Amino acid sequence: MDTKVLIIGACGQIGTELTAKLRATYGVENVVASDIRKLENDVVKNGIFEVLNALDYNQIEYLIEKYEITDVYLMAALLSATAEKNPAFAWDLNMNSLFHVLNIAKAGKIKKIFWPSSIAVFGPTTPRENTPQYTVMEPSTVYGISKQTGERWCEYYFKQYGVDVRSIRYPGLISWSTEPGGGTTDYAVDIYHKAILDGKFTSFLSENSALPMMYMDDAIKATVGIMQVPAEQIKIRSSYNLSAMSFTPREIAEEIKKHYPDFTIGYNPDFRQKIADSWPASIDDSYARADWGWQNDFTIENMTEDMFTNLKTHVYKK
Ligand code: VAH
Repeated sequence: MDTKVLIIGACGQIGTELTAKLRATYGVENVVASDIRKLENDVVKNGIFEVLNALDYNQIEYLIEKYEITDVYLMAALLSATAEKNPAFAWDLNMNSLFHVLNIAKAGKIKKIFWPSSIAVFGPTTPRENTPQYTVMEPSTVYGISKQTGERWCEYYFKQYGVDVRSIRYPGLISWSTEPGGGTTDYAVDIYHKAILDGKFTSFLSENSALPMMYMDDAIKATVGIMQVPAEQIKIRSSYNLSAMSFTPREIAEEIKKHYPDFTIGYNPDFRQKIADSWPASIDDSYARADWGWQNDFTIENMTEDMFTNLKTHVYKK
């Protein structure tokens, strides 16, 4: 049976680039992008698009039957900083959207699910350096609690009902094609825009706040990759640690200065500092590399080059 994909939350930071990659991989006619509202962007213009509320079970089921969907990528969620401002809705959206898709799969109506977790599942009692796949996990954010709970349910639905759900604990993700979306790591996206626009940036995290990070191209490669390997290679059904690099606001500023020598950075930590302090500084992703061949292509150097090339070409047309 041909792979037919439904992406829920296709207009988000990951969804936008994931949709383009899935259309290129499986054919535009085999990919249905969906989001809560119809925006004027490439996701809507370049293929099949449906307005879909991730909390509407009947609507999800209807689209799956209408397009004979085999694989669902559930990307809709409230991220860490936004979730702290609206805990009840964050829990509702992050959890019930997952239950809807898991239950549709349990009913045999789809073959595979991708569901994103995050390094936010780790908390202040987790070893911060080279955080292992299996360790203490006491998340202290609404977002992290929802992701840890979601991981438990993914593993339960696999073990109890054979649902083929696959998951990755994304680090902070950096991309040029979408505006930052309420994440604690999003300073690392905004800094590139400000380097071009203003030549200076004020970080809402302190200069030595090291966090695990990844370029979006690598995140998309991992997302499509984990869904393409045979099921028997997926030995972890909660979620896989994934990593590419780790850096501090000061270190990314130093890298930017190689391109903009006069660039300056200031530090004004806000409520997001407490969130960042509860997360790992770096991640051990050896299980993903061993089980399904993960390896990153981007480091802070070539990511920074690629960010400026794309921002100047496609966004600021400089
Ligand atoms: C956030 N970008 O900051 C997300 C991510 C590890 C962080 O999950 O909330």
